[in-house]
Amino acid sequence: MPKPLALHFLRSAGDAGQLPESRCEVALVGRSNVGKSSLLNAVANRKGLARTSKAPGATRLLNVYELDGEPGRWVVDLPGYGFARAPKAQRAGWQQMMDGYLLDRPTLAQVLLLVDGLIGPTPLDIRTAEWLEHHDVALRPVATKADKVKPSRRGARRTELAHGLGLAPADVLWTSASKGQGIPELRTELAVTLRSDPYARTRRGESNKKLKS
Ligand SMILES: Nc1nc2c(ncn2[C@@H]2O[C@H](COP(=O)(O)OP(=O)(O)OP(=O)(O)O)[C@@H](O)[C@H]2O)c(=O)[nH]1
Ligand SMILES: [Mg+2]
Repeated sequence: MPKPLALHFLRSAGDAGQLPESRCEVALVGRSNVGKSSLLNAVANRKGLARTSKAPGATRLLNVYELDGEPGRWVVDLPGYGFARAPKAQRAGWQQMMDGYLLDRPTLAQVLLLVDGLIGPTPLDIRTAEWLEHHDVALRPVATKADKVKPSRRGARRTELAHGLGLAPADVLWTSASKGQGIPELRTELAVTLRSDPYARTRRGESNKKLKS
């Protein structure tokens, strides 16, 4: 069983421009209430690390969590999209904050795109996946709340959800923050990704240029 990722809260920001340079970042992206902050807590095995809530809109800023003893290696928890009850201007502001973040970080190695295992992908999830692909952001599809899907429906849901994203079932990592499914695999993947060096890679290749266009 892989060890929990040793993460501590580093800082929040209302705008990507306020963040210092990092060495490597992985961001959590998805609908409000999909379980981004809960998944971060499960990966770190610390319930109160990121604030979670039954009501959508718990995370309102870019929240940076750093690997203990490894400065600049970050998991970034983002506010969710599709939070219908927020005022329109506020929603537009959040969208701008997220788009700005996703396009402005040359050290962004990967986005975990979280889709609700019971109800997703929604049209907004699909649009987000397309937008990330268009901007050449490396995407890791993750289904959340696997425990909420009835055992008899699990096979069919796996296929439906993956096909909805234009993927094969094996491409999606199924997780449950409350029951622990998929958490060991996610810890192992994140431990590797966070220790990679995307800055060196983008400087050599073309992807940094594409990210900025
Ligand atoms: N059953 C079940 N509930 C979950 C799971 N993960 C999260 N939840 C619940 O879903 C709700 C939302 O979780 P959050 O982690 O706050 O969601 P979020 O994506 O961070 O939401 P925003 O910050 O609003 O964008 C909470 O009530 C969680 O307890 C899971 O794996 N299983
Ligand atoms: Mg959150």
